[in-house]
Amino acid sequence: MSLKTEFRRARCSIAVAFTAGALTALGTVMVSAAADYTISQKGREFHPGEITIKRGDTIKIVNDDADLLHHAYIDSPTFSFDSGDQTPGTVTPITFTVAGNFNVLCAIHPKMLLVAHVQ
Ligand SMILES: [Cu+2]
Repeated sequence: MSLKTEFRRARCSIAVAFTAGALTALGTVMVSAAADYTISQKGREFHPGEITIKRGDTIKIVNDDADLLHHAYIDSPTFSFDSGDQTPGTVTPITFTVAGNFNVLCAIHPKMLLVAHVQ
């Protein structure tokens, strides 16, 4: 085998390796795309009251009560959030940028609790 053939083969394997790497990276991006979840506030409760999501995902909290004001907040050392007043019909998105277990509470109704497990 000539040196020239050997060189061509080496170049070819580098190209194959690069393509495989690019496809793997593309696959990872597609699999890890952030998702949206909807949580309802109704009858002074979060529905569901517990959810497991991945870091980067967004929870959209919908005030489905016809005549109640809500106010979602999270107060933890690693992640804080405060929606302000949530009037009936409004949608409040929370994007969880860190992993952990978080209690989403309502400043108006102390018994309202949503536990978010962020992986
Ligand atoms: Cu409330």
